Amino acid sequence: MKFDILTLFPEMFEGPFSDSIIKNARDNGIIDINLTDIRDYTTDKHNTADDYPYGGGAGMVLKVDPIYYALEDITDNFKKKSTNILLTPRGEKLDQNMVKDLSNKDRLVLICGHYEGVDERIRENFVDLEVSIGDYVLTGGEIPAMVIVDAVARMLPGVLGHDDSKKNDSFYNGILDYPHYTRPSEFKGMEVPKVLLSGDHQRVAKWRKKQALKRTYLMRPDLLKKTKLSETQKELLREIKEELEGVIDNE
Ligand code: 6GU
Repeated sequence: MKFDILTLFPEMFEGPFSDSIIKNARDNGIIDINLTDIRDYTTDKHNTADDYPYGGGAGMVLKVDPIYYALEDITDNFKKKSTNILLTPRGEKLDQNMVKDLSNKDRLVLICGHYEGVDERIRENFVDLEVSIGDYVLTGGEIPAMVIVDAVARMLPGVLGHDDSKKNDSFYNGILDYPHYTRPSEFKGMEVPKVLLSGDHQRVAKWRKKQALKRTYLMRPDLLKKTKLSETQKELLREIKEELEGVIDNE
């Protein structure tokens, strides 16, 4: 899968893309990341990438022409197909479903907005999707672009050590992940739940299912409303609610 990133700050990406799982995915040829400096496509002698907004007001606006020429160049005169994404706090909020959809594309072009915004003509004519990573404002689209590359790359076959590990991820099935423990089984009086040491795989599996549901119920009840639960999960959720009521009654 190919990622093209259009940015005024290509150096920002060096660290996050040169370590760990993303580095391995690049080395193994599963992903290809191409960084394009928007400033290389400016057309005046001062290399101006931004300008004052028409109509006045605070802040600067990224100019339409450098982004156009950058897009034209990387898509071979707009002949190569790509999904063009503008990173902006006004966009659709990124979630695991969107990540799954994006991981099925061949080529993503991520346009990092900056300053007060990007000339609207880019959005109107060259952008397929506007994406935000949450309801807060960042200084630019670079960190959101890194977030998208990371989240999408780990969905691709061969990127994680075990492709199965994705299946238990928080959000993958619409609920949160279960809690994890490793050795030692007791540390300064803090113990690992006994069931995990029992060797009884069925009991472990049931405990994990229930813990995942319990966490989701307590921390993110909004997710449960959106997720279709199996009959087993519904039964476990009834148990959880009863147990929690018991706790409250005893207080
Ligand atoms: Cl994509 N850009 C900026 N500047 N701020 C954000 C964002 C994007 N998503 C959340 N906050």
